[in-house]
Amino acid sequence: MRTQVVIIGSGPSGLLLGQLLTNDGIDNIILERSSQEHVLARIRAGVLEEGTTAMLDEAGAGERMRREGLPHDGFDMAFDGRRHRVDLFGLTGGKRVMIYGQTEVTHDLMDKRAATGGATVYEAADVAPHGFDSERPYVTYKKDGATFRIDCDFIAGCDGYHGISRKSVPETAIKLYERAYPFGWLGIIAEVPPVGEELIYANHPRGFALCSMRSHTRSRYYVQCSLDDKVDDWSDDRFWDEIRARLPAATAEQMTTGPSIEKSIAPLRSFVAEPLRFGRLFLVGDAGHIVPPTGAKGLNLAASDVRYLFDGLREFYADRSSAGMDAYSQKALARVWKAERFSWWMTSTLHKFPETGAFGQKIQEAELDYLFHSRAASTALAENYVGLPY
Ligand code: FAS
Ligand code: PHB
Repeated sequence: MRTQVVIIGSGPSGLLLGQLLTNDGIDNIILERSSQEHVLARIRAGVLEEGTTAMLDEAGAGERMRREGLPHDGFDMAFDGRRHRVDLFGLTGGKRVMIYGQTEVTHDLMDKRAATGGATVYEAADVAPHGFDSERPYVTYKKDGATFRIDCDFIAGCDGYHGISRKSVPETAIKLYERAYPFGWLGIIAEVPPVGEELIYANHPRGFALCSMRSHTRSRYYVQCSLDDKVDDWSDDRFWDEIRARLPAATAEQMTTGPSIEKSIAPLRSFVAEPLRFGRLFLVGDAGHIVPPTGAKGLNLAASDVRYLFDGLREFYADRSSAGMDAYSQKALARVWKAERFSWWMTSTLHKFPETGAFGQKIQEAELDYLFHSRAASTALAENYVGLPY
């Protein structure tokens, strides 16, 4: 079999790239190791930047997001028993974010791909990229006991942090930067109205908490937890008591509690691979970089990677120019590192580290207090949160 672009991974990166390619008449196939149901069962991101929502519109998969998503003009930060609002819209000259779960983004992109005849092989085992340092790359995989080979022009490694693409690159050709954080996030979803109209990020001596949502009737909450914790260590009652203990009293009193319908623990890390291109193989999204979810950047960085790579591939097939592809890694990494910095700063300012102590807590509170007394500081926060330009 032959195609123009083989995409490894059917997460947001792979699906968004695949749809843009299909819409532009560039032949592609997605190879996904899990089942479609398994991919859709993942509960992850919730905040979309305008660049991401614009690309979903461009892909023709934005209609439900526009109908059901919640546009937010700001969010709150809580610390030292008080709350302050970050006026994203006012501070950024009219930009906002969209609250719409990654699960729904994935669903909409899968529906669009099915409607436009895009080929996806689910439960493809032992996917492996080959010959990407030559003019004739190909990908092999196994399914139903048979081995298949797909010859192609390019391979997009959209297979996430644990994927095969990055691991297929010789160690001497890649440099990895990593910082693992000494805590995780315990997240729940509950069919209860969110405690606030907008998101609330909370710094507290007991640890970080985040009040998010998926709709006006479905809440998404997180508390910082130990890496030694297991989901079974956290009953619903313990979770509700702990998140309310980390919020200002007036907010805690307003919180509607109820049974969790999803509960999971995610580790936090900052990670970047350089470069993101190896001949005819490109690393896209989490395959090339990871941010702690504190800045809500992970999914949005995947989208900007897709923008740069799609523009490069479109230019190649339209004009036989490789200028865009040659610039992919440098352009993507420039935006990635700025988001890594912002996500690291949000995580460092809002979480309790082993070394934070009483002095560190006061420094974090002073940093947050300065934010809300300086238009320059809050503008910097706002422009990073809504997403820096592509
Ligand atoms: P993904 O990991 O989403 O998709 C990769 C796909 O490749 C998967 O479907 C996988 O099954 C497949 N794959 C892997 N190996 C393969 C192989 N060898 N062969 C074939 N297929 C293979 N971001 C935020 O902005 N906010 C958040 O709150 C947030 N929370 C997160 C919580 C968790 C637990 C995780 C892991 C991530 C979270 N993220 C969050 C980041 C997340 O949303 C990613 O940025 C986003 O999923 C990136 O999308 P992809 O690059 O497509 O990678
Ligand atoms: C979420 O709603 O899942 C969410 C929102 C903002 C974040 C992280 C996660 O920073």
